[in-house]
Amino acid sequence: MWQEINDTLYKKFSFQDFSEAFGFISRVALAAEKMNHHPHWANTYNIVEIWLSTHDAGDKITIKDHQLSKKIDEIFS
Ligand code: H2B
Repeated sequence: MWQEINDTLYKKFSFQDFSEAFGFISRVALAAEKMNHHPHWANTYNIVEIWLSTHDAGDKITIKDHQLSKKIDEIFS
């Protein structure tokens, strides 16, 4: 479930291990580049945390963040 935190869409993803987490990161990176909309994220071993906002809109949540969040959920599922 994405949460609105400090003008970002936030979600924490858990994986079996680092390899699974990094595979996910790689797929999200390719999707983000395709959309020209890039996440702020953090990875520690099997955990990936993602914060989405639109810098060009003054670091606010826009439709682009909602679109990328849906794409990320598809990649995770
Ligand atoms: N990603 C995000 N998250 N927000 C933006 O406003 C944004 C981006 N703008 N990726 C894009 C790139 C823009 O800076 C470039 C120049 O297209």
